[in-house]
Amino acid sequence: MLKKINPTSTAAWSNLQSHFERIKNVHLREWMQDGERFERFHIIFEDLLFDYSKNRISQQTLEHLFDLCREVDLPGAIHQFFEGQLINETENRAVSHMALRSPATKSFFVNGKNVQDDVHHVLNRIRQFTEAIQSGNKRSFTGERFTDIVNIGIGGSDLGPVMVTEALKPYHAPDMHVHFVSNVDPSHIHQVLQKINIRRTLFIVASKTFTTQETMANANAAKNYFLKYGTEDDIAYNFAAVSTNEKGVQSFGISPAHQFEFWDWVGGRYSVSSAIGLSIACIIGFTNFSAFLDGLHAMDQHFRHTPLDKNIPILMALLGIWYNNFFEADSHAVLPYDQYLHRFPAYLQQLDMESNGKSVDRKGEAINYQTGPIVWGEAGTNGQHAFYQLIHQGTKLIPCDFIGVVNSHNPIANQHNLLLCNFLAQTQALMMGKSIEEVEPELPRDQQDILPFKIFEGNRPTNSILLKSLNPRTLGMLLAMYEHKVFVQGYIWNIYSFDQWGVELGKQLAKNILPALQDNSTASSLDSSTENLIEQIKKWRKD
Ligand code: G6Q
Repeated sequence: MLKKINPTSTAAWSNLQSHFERIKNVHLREWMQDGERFERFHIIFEDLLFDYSKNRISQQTLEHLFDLCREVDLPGAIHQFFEGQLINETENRAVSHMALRSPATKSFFVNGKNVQDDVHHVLNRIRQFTEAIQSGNKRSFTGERFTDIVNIGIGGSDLGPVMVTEALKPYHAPDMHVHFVSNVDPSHIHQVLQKINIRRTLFIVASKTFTTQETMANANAAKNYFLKYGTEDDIAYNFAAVSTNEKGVQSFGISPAHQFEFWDWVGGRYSVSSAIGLSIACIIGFTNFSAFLDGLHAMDQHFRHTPLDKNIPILMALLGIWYNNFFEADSHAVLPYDQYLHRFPAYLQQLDMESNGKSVDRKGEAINYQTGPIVWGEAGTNGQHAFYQLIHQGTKLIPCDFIGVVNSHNPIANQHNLLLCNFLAQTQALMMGKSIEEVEPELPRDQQDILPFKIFEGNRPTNSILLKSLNPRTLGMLLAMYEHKVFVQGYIWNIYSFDQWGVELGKQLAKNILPALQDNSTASSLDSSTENLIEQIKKWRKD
C-alpha cells in the first residue's frame, strides 16, 4: 500500500510556501547573472540533455522540494512501484510496465511472481511474427506480401503506437505502411479502408479488454469489409489481436497464432511497450523495437537508482509541482521542435491528464489543492505562429518543455539550423523578456504610443530537453522520462494515478442514449437539453 500523506500538511510544504513568498518576484534575468547556473542545473544522461536552468528556482527551492520527497517517502514509493506491489489500489492491481522492457536475465516480480518468462515469451512471438511479416514468410490470404498494417484501437491502445510510429518514420520498412483507426466516427475507418488494398492488409485489433465500444465497432466494420473479399477462414491470415481477453479474441475469429497477450498489471496508457506495440514492431522491425524497449529500460534504471538531485523525472515532477501548486500555473505546454514528434503532446495529454486529473486523495477524501495540470502543445515552429503570443504576453504563467533534436534525419540546406535557432530563441525570449528600456530606443518617436504593447515581461520558465538524435533508444528514454514524472507527481499529490474512473460516466450514459437515437424509444430520465438535441437529430435525419 502506498502511504497516504497530504503533501500540504508537511513541513517541507510550509517551507516551500514561505520560500515562494520570498522569491516569487525574482526575475530569471537575475538568476541568470550566475555564470555557473547552467552547470549546476543541467543533467546529461546518455544522449539526452535536460537543462532546467531557465526555471524560477534557486538551490534553496530544490532543497525544499527534495525535503518534500523525503517527507512523503518518495524513495519508498519508488521501491514499492518497482517491486510490483499492488499500488493501483482502486483496481487492486500492480503497475509494472517497467517489466515489459526489463532484460530476460533479470527477475522482475509483479505481486510476488517473476513475470520475465511470460514477458519474453510474448516478445519472442512478436519477433517471429514481425520478422515473418517483413520477410514475406507470413502472407495474406491471397498469398501476397503484406504492405499495409491497420491498427484498430483507441486511447492507450492507439495513442502510443501512433506517436511512436510517427516519431520513428525514418525507421519504417520500405514499401510498408501503417494506418490507425481509433474514432468510432465511421469516417475514420472509411478513410483508411479507402487507402488500403485488402489483399495485402494485416488488421491488428488492439484492445486490452476486447470489449471497448469504439474498437469493437471498427473491428467489426473491418471484418465485414474483409468478408466481401475473403471467407471466415481467411480471417486467420489477415487479422491479429493484442489483448488480455483470450475468449473475446477467439470468438471474433482470430487464430491463436495471431494472438498476443499482455497482463492486467499493464495500464492502457502505459502499454506502448507491451504487445500493444505490435504495429510499431511490424513497421520498424524487431531490432528497432528492441532498441526502443532498451531506451525505456535505461530511463527506468536511471529513475530507480539515481539520487533525487540528479534524477531527471523527479526534477521534472518537482518543477511541475512548484509551478502548479505555488505559482498556480494551471497548464503545462510541451513543444517538440521536431516534426516527427508532432503527436507527442497528444500522447502526453493522455499519459498525464488521465493519470493525474483526480480530485480525491488516497484516503478517499476530497482534495483542497491543485493536482494534474492541463497538458497541451504543438510542434515548433508551427506553435510560434499560433499560440506563443499568449505564452509570451498573456496573463497566464505557462511553464513549457522545449524538446529539440540535434541531428536531423533530413538535412536540407540550413533548415535544421533555422529550426534550432527558433527553439533557442524562444526559451531565451521567454526567460529574458524585453524591458521598456530595451524597447524605447528601437521605436521611432512618432510610434511611442505603442510602446506598452511591445514590452515582454519575461520570467517565463522553460525546460530544454535535447536529444542527440531521434532514434528508437532516445525515444524510449524520452517516453519513460515522462511516465516516471507522472508517477512522482501523482504520488506526491497523494492521488491514485493508475485508475481512470473519470472516463466511465460518459460511457454509461451513452448506453442509455443509444436506443433513443436508433429507434423511437425514449431514453430514461433525460434533461431537457439532451432530450431536445436528440429530437433535433432525429428531425434533421428525416429531412
Ligand atoms: C488508458 C485507458 C484507456 C484505454 C482505452 C482502450 O489507460 O485505460 O485509454 O486504453 O479505453 O481500452 P482497451 O484497450 O481495453 O480497448
